[in-house]
Amino acid sequence: MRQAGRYLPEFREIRSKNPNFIDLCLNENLSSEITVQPLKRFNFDAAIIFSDILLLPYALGQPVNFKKDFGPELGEINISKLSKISENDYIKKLQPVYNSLKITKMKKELQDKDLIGFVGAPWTILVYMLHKKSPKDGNFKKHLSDKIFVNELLEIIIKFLKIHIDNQIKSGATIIQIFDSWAGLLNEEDLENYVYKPTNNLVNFIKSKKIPSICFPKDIKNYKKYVALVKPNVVSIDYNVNPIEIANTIDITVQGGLNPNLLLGNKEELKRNTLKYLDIFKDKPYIFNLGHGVLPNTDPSMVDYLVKLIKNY
Ligand code: 1CP
Repeated sequence: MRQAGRYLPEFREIRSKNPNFIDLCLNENLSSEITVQPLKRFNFDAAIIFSDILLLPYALGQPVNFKKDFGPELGEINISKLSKISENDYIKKLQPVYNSLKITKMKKELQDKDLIGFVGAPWTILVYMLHKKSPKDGNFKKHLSDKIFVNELLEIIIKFLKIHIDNQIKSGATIIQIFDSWAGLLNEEDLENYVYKPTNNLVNFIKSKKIPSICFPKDIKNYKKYVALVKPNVVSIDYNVNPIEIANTIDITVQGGLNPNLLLGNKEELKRNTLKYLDIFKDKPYIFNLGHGVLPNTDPSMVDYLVKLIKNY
């Protein structure tokens, strides 16, 4: 939930010299450096590799562009080309991510810390590939009308997500987090086909590699059902979820929850809310984290204050 430190001046400096975001993700030395930047400042327990969930459509041959003040913009998909893409070509395109994991793993900042690899969940990837931009605005439902096409694409996505997960683990990732940022867009009747089944498929794959999985189904209404059907090792909650209800109903490790907006306010309010989460989960397995990414205008000294507060708890 750090978004690689958009709030850190040292990240922004590298970013300003590298206007093409995909190229930056695929620069193994810079991406490794960015990965450890937050660890140089703060006593975090883990690092998350600097990459993006949209490298998957990119590696499948769909153009992906990050436009300033707009977000990602994707090009046309060609399903017949997509179904012919070879595993080798795909891995070759993503090789810098795997090299970056290997480089990062060797750094002194990672000596006794986990290195988190990640992917977008099949549903969230499907949304970006079909809608070709952030689904924040606009009607994405129209893309689901051709069920045969959509399910064929979903199967391709799942196949290539597994290859990406496998290679991240082989390169040193010790945990895999699955980001389902747009799980909240679906109605209950569509969750089975697009969220529960395909995400459980990935979770089982990660389990077979003896690595823990963390799932983040942002804005999903029924976390208990999600956990029962997807069966991750850890579920990451967003800031709209009532933590007391989660603590009373979920029996696996819980991560996250704190509203990242609180890092923009005053320390007293941040402390009060942080202690609320820590107290609620004090007798349960809990990984402190935010309920979504650190906002770019966050003052790094607030993150420092937060980490110290947690470590002293
Ligand atoms: O400097 C910049 O302008 C780029 C900002 C940025 C960064 C630092 C983007 C653009 N992606 C990233 C890195 C990133 N993305 C990481 C690195 C590790 C870390 O957390 O430090 C991770 C895990 C992601 C995951 C990601 N990318 C998600 C899932 C988590 C979430 O935030 O919900 C999503 C949805 C994306 C797509 C994406 N990447 C970037 C943007 C602007 C977007 C679109 C968001 C949207 O649709 O609103």
